[in-house]
Amino acid sequence: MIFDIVTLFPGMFEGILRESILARAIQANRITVRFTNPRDFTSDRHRSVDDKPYGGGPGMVLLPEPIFLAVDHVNSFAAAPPERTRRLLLTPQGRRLRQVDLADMAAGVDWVVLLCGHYEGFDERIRIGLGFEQVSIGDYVLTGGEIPAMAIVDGVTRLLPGVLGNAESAEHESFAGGLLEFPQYTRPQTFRGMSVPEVLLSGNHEAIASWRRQEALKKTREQRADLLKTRNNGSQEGAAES
Ligand code: 6GU
Repeated sequence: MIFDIVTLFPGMFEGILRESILARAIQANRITVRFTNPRDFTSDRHRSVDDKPYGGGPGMVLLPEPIFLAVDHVNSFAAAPPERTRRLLLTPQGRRLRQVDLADMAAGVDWVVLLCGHYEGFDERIRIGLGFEQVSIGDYVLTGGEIPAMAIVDGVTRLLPGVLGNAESAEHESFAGGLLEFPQYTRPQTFRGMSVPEVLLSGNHEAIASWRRQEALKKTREQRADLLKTRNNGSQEGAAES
């Protein structure tokens, strides 16, 4: 999987790509992450990437020219055929992504282009002229698309075959079956007065599976009742990892 990220702040990604699962996925060539900086596609002396809004008002607006040139550059890589490519514009005005969208990318796509908006906004012609899918990661506003881009790279990469240690761990996790994960415990058996539920020590695998299904449902009802209404039927009820 190739991720091409168009951003004015490639340095923001350094830490997350150097640690843990993503670092390993890069090392193992399961993913390639590349950066294109619109500032490298400016032509004025100050390398401007933004300007004042027409009509007045506070803040600055991203210029279309450096963004279009940066995207032209990325498009010239032609890293995958169109049906195996997704081009996403990260904006709080986009359609909110869900786990199933990440799963679709992990399974059906080889090339993801992520265009990060920043500052107070971007010229509307970036939205209408590039033909990118507009996506958001939630109903709150961040300073730019960089953290959302990181979230997508992370969430898609962990679903790629061979990236997580245990092949099961992405199948039984929160949201996979429309439920939150069941509770997990490790040692010690009693910690600060809180004990591990007896059933988990019983060795009875059927009883454990049944308890986990019940607890996943209970947790979902308590924390995310909205998920129960829209839940996919036909998918399993098991859930793991939060
Ligand atoms: Cl994609 N961008 C920004 N700036 N804020 C967000 C977002 C995206 N998704 C949620 N909040």
